[in-house]
Amino acid sequence: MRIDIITLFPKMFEPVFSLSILGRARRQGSLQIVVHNLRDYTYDRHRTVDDTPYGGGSGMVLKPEPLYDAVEAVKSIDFTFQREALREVVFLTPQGKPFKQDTANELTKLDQLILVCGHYEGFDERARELLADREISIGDFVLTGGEIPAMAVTDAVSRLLPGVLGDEYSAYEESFSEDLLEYPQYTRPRVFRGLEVPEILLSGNHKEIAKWRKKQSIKRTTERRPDLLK
Ligand code: 4GO
Repeated sequence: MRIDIITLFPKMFEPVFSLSILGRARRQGSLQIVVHNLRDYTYDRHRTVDDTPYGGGSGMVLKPEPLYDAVEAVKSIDFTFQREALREVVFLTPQGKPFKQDTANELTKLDQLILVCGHYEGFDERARELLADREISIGDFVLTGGEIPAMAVTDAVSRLLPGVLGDEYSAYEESFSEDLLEYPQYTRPRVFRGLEVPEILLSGNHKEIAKWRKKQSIKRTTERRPDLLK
């Protein structure tokens, strides 16, 4: 899968996507991430990306032309050759549809995911209308830009792609893979500051361990996120 990110702050992404699991996936070629500077799609001498809002008010609004040209340019990249690429343009905004694990699963089916990050007060509405296939919010809070939400979406989608998680991790049997919170995990030492690892986990009885974990998951979900239970 290829993920393209359109942003005014491309430098925010390189360190995040060069490290750890996503860094390894990119070096191996199981994931392609390309970051584009919105300012490269301006044509005036001052490389203007924003302007004051019609109707007045504070803050600046991203002009539609650079956004339109950037998205068009990124959409026209031919990287699947033979086949017509399955692409979606996603704007990250607080007004978007709440991002869930199911959304991440759905997005893995694409050849190309194009994430558009706003800044300042937001986008000219016509850019959104003309370009966005969907709008996603990562939660009910406002950020200074869509960059952190774009990173969250990229991470959640990438880890589901074949070859991205190594053998040491598994996307399966985890929080939300069956709408339950994850059970508690322990590693050595057996006793830490007087707190012991539950006896059952030392038993070697895998059937009983699986039962205990399931019970813990249900208990946690009931206590912390009853909204997740059907
Ligand atoms: C997305 C973007 C919050 C989210 C954003 C979110 N804040 N909850 N801010 O996913 C356009 C200008 C939106 C700043 C951006």
